[in-house]
Amino acid sequence: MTRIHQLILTAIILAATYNQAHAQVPDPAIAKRFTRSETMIAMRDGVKLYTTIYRPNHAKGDLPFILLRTPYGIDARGPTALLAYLKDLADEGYIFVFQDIRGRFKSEGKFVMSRSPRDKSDPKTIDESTDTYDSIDWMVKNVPNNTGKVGMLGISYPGWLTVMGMLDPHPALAAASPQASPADQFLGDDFHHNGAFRLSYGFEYVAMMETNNVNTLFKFDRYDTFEWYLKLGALSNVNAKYFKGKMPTWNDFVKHPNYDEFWQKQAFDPYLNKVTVPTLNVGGWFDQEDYRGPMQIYKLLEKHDGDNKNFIVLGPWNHGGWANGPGDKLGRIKFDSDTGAHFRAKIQAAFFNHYLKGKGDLKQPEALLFQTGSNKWVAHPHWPPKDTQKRMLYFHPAGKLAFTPPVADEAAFDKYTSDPASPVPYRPRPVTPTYPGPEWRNWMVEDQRFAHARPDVLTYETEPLTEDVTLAGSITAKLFASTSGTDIDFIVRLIDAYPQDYAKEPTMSGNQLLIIGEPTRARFRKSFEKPEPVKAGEVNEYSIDLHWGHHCFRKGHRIMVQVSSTWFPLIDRNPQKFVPNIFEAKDTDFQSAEQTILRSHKQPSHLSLEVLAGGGK
Ligand code: PG9
Repeated sequence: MTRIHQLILTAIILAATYNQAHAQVPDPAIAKRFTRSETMIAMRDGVKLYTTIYRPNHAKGDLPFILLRTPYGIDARGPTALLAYLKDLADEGYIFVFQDIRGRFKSEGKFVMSRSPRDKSDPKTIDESTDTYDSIDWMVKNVPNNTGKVGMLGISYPGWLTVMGMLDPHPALAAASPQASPADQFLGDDFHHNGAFRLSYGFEYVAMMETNNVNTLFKFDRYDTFEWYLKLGALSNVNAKYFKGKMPTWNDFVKHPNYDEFWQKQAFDPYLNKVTVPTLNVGGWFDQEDYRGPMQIYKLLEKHDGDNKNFIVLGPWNHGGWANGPGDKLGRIKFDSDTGAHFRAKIQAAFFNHYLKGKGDLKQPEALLFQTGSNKWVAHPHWPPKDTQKRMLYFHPAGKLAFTPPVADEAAFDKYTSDPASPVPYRPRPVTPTYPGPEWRNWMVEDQRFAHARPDVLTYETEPLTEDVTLAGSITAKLFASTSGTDIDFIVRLIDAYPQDYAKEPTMSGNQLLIIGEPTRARFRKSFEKPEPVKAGEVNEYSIDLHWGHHCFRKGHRIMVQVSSTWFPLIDRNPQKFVPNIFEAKDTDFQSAEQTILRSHKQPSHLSLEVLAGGGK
């Protein structure tokens, strides 16, 4: 067998194992503790949804429900969740209800990737909110010995479903915890960031969800997908060579390259205009999929939270990293305590026990955030805190970054050439497929040293810090930049560079920890709805939202910022020549371009940070 055949075989075996894992029979430990029943619940339009119910054998009397709806198959995911993610709730005593959503696994109906909230003027319309309502209605009326109270939660897609359930909630819905939910698939989260397409995730997720009604992995013909995506070439080759127009969501990507009504109608902004139920928003500082979503959902709800029922918890986690295991580390980054176990027992269970069982005074602070770097949980009465100081970190010659503005004249700049044929990888190669992982899950905590020596990556760093610098709130990058092309991407990454002699953990000496990175696409600099080319050589100002951070850069560390124009295959490549629709660009549209980043007194590229006074101790 040739090496390539071996690789193909391995990919097939991995895919098969993944699907088998999704069809496993429940653990005997679950069978001993719970009485399981299953049913098909009829929705208002007659479509029936496959639902399983687990009632704990040890708990007596009437119990409240915990509802989890998912597109990923409840036969495997429901029972396993009872052993970890939901274990503390299971120990307390709840009736657990798991449901396959429309068109997935054993449920009837048609799956729609991110079904927009319905048009309420038409009483016949359905959405995930009505499906949740109808399911809860059935549960409280038909499952014996229930208290009439329901809590709902879920991570990522199930987190998004939780938000949908909160929109027009059934009166029995008493508490909800949307976790790692996307909020806007064009501006942030899974499919695009600031309108730049998330190529590897978008392609592989669509293949997984829309090839079949069960999770089906795309079969790559090689181990390093960096190579595969490079060979794929322009995005127009996806339908031509692989999807053949059969994946509805890919077709939507192609049809809606700008922030039009299609994307705006799915985003939560217009709908989250009241806090309907007590809400515990949860997200992770190293979430490789839905980083912005939980922050945005909290932010939207917080505007309407007169009764103080909207909370946020952000921990040192990857996507859903709080669901399993102790959470004492992620990749090689240690957190000095069991953050995941703490969350499940003391935050998640306490929240639902309070609202569904009336147990205990809720001690949940408004915002409970894990401060990375110093490794401690910090309770904030307001988030972002009101007493921070805005500080600017400016780009200087010779790769220096400093809190003092540049004094140099107009001519101060740095240049690099970005060649789409040789893009900057977003993690060290080989870039293995997204699913089944596990490498994808931890790329945000990979040591960034693989990138900084490239000639197409600009690096700026401070001197070793003389005191702690603690971020608490918004991070924004401002670039003054020009290009020799007519469209361009800029990717800005904020990094904590550890000391070269890191006594605490010598093997982490010089580690470069990514705090956050985001792309911006020049075509959208004025409007996400109406893209515009840039003029070659013209200096434009780019403002890039790097969201919230709560990180302590310790004394002795350096703050580092990197700028590049590719981040592949996480983000698709910009042809660097303006075309009306990048999804329809041809291979011949891609060109090399020279980028110039200014750092003069008048055009000082910089980062703007909200920092706690006195180092944040
Ligand atoms: N990040 C995944 C997702 C959520 C919602 C829409 C599309 C993808 C997930 O992990 O569920």
